[in-house]
Amino acid sequence: MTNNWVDIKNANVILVMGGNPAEAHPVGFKWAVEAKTRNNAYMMVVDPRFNRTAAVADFYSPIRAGADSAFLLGVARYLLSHDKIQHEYVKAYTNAPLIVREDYSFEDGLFSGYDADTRSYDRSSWAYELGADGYALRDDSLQHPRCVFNLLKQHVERYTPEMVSSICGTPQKDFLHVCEKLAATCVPDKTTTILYALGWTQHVGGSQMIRASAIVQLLLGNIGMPGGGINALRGHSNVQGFTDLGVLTTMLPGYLTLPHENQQSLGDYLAQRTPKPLVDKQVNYWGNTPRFMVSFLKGMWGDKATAENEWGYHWLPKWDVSYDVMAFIEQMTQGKANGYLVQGFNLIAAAASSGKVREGLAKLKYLVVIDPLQTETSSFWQNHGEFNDVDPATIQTTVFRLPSSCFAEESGSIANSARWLQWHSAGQTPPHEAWHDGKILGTLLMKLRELYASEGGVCPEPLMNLDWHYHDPRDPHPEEVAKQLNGYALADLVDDQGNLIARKGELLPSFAHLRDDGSTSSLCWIYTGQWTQAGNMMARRDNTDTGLGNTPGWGFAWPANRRLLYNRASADPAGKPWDPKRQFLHWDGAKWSGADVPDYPPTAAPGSGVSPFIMLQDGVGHLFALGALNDGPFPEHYEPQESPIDANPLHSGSGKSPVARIFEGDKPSFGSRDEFPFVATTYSITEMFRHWTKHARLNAIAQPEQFVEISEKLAAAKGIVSGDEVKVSSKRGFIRGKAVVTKRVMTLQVAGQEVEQVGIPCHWGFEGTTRKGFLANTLSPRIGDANTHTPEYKAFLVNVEKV
Ligand SMILES: Nc1nc2c(c(=O)[nH]1)N[C@H]1C(S)=C(S)[C@@H](COP(=O)(O)OP(=O)(O)OC[C@H]3O[C@@H](n4cnc5c(=O)[nH]c(N)nc54)[C@H](O)[C@@H]3O)O[C@H]1N2
Ligand SMILES: Nc1nc2c(c(=O)[nH]1)N[C@H]1C(S)=C(S)[C@@H](COP(=O)(O)OP(=O)(O)OC[C@H]3O[C@@H](n4cnc5c(=O)[nH]c(N)nc54)[C@H](O)[C@@H]3O)O[C@H]1N2
Ligand SMILES: [Mo]
Repeated sequence: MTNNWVDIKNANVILVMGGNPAEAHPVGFKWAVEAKTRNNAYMMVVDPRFNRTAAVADFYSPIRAGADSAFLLGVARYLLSHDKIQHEYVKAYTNAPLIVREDYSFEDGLFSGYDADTRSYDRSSWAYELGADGYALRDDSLQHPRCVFNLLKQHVERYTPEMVSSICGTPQKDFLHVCEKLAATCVPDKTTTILYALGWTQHVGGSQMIRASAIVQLLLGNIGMPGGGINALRGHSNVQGFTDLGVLTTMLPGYLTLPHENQQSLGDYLAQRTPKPLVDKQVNYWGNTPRFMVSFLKGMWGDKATAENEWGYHWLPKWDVSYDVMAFIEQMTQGKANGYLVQGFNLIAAAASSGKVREGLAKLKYLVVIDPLQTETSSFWQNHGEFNDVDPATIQTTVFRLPSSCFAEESGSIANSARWLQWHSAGQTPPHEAWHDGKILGTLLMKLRELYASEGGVCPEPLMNLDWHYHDPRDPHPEEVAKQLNGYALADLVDDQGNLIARKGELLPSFAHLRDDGSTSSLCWIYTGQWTQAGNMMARRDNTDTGLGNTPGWGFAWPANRRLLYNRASADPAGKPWDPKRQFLHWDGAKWSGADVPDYPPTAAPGSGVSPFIMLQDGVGHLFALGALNDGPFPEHYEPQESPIDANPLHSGSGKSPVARIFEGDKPSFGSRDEFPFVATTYSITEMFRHWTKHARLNAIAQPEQFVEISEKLAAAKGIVSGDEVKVSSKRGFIRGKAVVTKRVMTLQVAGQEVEQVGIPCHWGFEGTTRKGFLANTLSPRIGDANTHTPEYKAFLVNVEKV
């Protein structure tokens, strides 16, 4: 989230698109309801189904699954062509005036730099034209044909209301209604907030859908504003913490990247990873990468990290290709993996194409499952009739089950969608043989060290040199880990004026103190400040409101306890809040002050030329994303791999993403509309949490079995009535479930033809106390977003038949 849950109450318009918070975030959703009831906010839902959020919204509009980029680019076109943008904001706080290189182009669905052999782009032309001083050229009159503003106008020109309606199946009047309501917030004293989740992220073009929403919000001047922003409603309670701590295979904590094999020395890494400002005077905060990285390395290896050994840089793995879940499953099926350790992850139920996952698991030598429950993954080798039709005799994989505790049984912090770290205490001790995850991992590490010590082995340094000075090395406590994440002064630290700011051994209060000379440590720079000499900031529970519902004394928010990112953009270039009712930050003559920690050098005066988007090289919000994403500097609508229409009306070729993540071996598993004519989308329901709560009796009573939602028209055509058993099949396999025939799923008109959508909640399986069922992911295809590698769970083709 750029903003936070409570702040939603400040919005005038709420667009929920690609998320269903009434169902999946029922507690946080109260702030959207609060905006409606207290602020008279107008709530709109754009979703393939009339979902539970739509049921309490002011307006609902249907959309074909996977078509959101077209919709949002159509909104951008509407705003530009009706002059409904916040001009002063756009000029001062976005890259609209900056001039793009001459060799940048876009034609027939392809951006400049495409290489068909590698299915990837050379992104060097997606950049600014630079002057002799190394800074981007600009035209503040916005007349230059290659300034971002004009390129954007040109790019979205094709997304007329007719085109949007044809691609999305959204009636034109619905689309225009959404445009009008959003457009009304282009004034300084009105804001829209956008709430999204998996309905955007789980698509081949998911990252670009979110980019498109960023463009809309920047044009409206809604980023940095209380009641505005783009708000990702995160998944598992701590999935924000998962990304913060860099658990993805090519990441490190604090959004640093794991070194690539081209970065053989720390010098190479820092030279490639430390950005330089592209506009004069900008903060360019990632310019501090050396401080974050060296402090991270000191946190990892402690005294073993020295200037001579590049702070232990060589003990970090260097990646060649990404080992994300899709890629690893591919390696398993090719017999290239020996073992797999899954912790709190029900792989076979959660990953796309369960059949392929099963095949891969069966080729492993060993599988370790760390989980409090018996999961489908831990029993993938058992025969459960047609639900898991395998012959155990043919599977040699050794499965180790290590029972763990669950979150309610341990103390620790959880990072919520709003980036708030909140400490909680254990409510119970783990039952029977279950151990905390930390103890399982700590004990494994100690055992591996013993084996290295007694038997030797390749590459011992990363494990042997880890700074692991916990009270009980086999069982590090969450408090100890939290402090190490925060970081320490490893020597007395003095500031530029010679004042002592931290003594050796003290916990650091702020990442501003991190150094690149080995005198500080921090395992996750954005978490610095969470546990200081003053104590555990995450455990604070002071809910004093400093304005507009802001409560800086409650928990700790990264970065620097800031509750609203880019908050300097809530004031105009002269330092005056855009909206007198939304006084969040202002220039008091000497410094920035107000309700929140300024997202800004506190003494950078208005007029000093420093722009509010401090993490970016140019200091401004990106309408044109430069080379940040792999599939284009602007979003574009591509058809899903499995598309229900003949052709993408926008392009002459396949009309599909030219860079989507596809593995050669998966190509035969993609189906076509002749065989599988209907668009399927999968989702979750309030009564179940993923594949977890089906083990609890009350949840099982509430939702005992798989169901499938279809329209009245499709039901009539297939002779299906509610309660009938139906078979849903894709090129990957089939499932069965009870039909729910409903008006909430509508037949759409897409590109001149009727398109039916099929709703498939995914919560059941062959373990647990619900009725035994199929895994819904049997149906989903293995094709991923070019940036995140997230699979296309939400738009693929199926057939539906009455059993
Ligand atoms: N009760 C409950 N709560 C949960 C979970 C749970 O399992 N149960 N899971 C948690 C997790 S891990 C997550 S990640 C979040 C997920 O939270 P959400 O993303 O809100 O949940 P979903 O149900 O996956 O999908 C949301 C909506 O996206 C719609 N949708 C599908 N395709 C498209 C599309 O192409 N365009 C648009 N505009 N909409 C589309 C679906 O119809 C659905 O209404 O929820 C969390 N909360
Ligand atoms: N078709 C389709 N597939 C999807 C999605 C979709 O919308 N559609 N959504 C995707 C999303 S957003 C997500 S997040 C994934 C979810 O995929 P998973 O994370 O695999 O889903 P869960 O069922 O929540 O499994 C979590 C496991 O963690 C265990 N667990 C709970 N607490 C602890 C603990 O403290 N320690 C350990 N070691 N284990 C614990 C639980 O018992 C459970 O088995 O599924 C993805 N798959
Ligand atoms: Mo999730």
